[in-house]
Amino acid sequence: MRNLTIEGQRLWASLMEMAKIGATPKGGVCRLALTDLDRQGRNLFIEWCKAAGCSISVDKVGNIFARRPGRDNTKPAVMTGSHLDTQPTGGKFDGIFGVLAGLEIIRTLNDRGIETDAPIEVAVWTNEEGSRFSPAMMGSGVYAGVFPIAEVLEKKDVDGKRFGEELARVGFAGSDEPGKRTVKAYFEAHIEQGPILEAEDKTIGVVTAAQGQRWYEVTVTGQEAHAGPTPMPRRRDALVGTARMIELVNRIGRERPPYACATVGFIQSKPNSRNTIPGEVFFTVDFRHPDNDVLSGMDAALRTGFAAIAADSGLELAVKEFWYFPPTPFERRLVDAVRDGAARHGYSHRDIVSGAGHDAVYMAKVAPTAMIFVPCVGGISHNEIEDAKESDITAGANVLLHAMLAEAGTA
Ligand code: HGY
Ligand code: MN
Ligand code: MN
Repeated sequence: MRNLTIEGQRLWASLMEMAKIGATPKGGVCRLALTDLDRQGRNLFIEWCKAAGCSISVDKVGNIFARRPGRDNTKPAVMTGSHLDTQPTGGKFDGIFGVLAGLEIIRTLNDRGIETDAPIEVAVWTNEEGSRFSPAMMGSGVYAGVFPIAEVLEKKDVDGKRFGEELARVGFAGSDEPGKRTVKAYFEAHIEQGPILEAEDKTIGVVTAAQGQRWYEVTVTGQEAHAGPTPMPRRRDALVGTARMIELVNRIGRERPPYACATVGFIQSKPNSRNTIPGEVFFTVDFRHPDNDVLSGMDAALRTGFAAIAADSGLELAVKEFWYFPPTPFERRLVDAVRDGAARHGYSHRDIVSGAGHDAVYMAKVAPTAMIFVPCVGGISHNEIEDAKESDITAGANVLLHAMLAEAGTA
């Protein structure tokens, strides 16, 4: 059993089929959470799972669970999964690899007539990306008891559409209470989304932990005025103040090498008119670090630095810490099973800390959890050119199969 392998070409074909839903001209995928395209991707996954003999459950925040029965269905399930929603300029593999690797494992077990002791489940978590509705990892966050479902259902996108209404509109307002499934272990396979595995020519990343994150929403308020008659010294230009703050965010990251990450990804300037001095700017900050103390230091540097810039420029400032989770270690027993799987298959591998957040971070709160990384081309993700090698995708799914069977038990 230990050398059982998945059908790599079938997994790759499913990935390419799913990538047609929301395909972009540059070869990427735009399938934002709870859009009609998300609905199409979800329905295709459900169709494939039903064809593989799975039963389907959907919970109140739209998380999907495909279940393959085991010999003893009173046992807690061994679960895997990830997400099908993408960034606006997303790719074919971020999240989707983990979901379809889980399906491929079920297809492989069916082909071989293998019955596991414990049931196997594949999860599709709602709105992992946090792009259309923020923050990220919303479905798994509700499942793990981090976000109250009432709060999530009220979230609005940039057009004012409510999460709860969009969930119902796409037909995935399920009836199951989130968080009530019995899970023995959760594994998530994912592309690394960074350059390390490819640079070191490693096939498998044995993910030991995920770094902590802090997300902020910042509003800088100055005064709108005419771009012509208003002398420079009299201006309270919210966009100039914001530009200085953005430079500070970048410096906070650069001053804490090698792991600190600092990003301003979203900005809105009002009134956004070329001959009016901007009166108000809204922007976001994304801080990450594997050490909680350093992440706290970055927080302090932001608050002190922003306040000094605002005072110096006569601007008002509102900093809202919007989201935080600490660095999250994964379950040693399962991390060892991932490393063992890579070694047994003869795949080169190395331990790695995840730079990205994943649903596994929240699943780690409610079940023993581990992740498996594979390289992506050029370490690029959250970009339409995101790409991976079929051999690496196959290797990741083989390690996932090994780790899951070790937990689920077979005859
Ligand atoms: O932001 C993240 O790390 C993930 O892609 N949601
Ligand atoms: Mn992802
Ligand atoms: Mn992502």
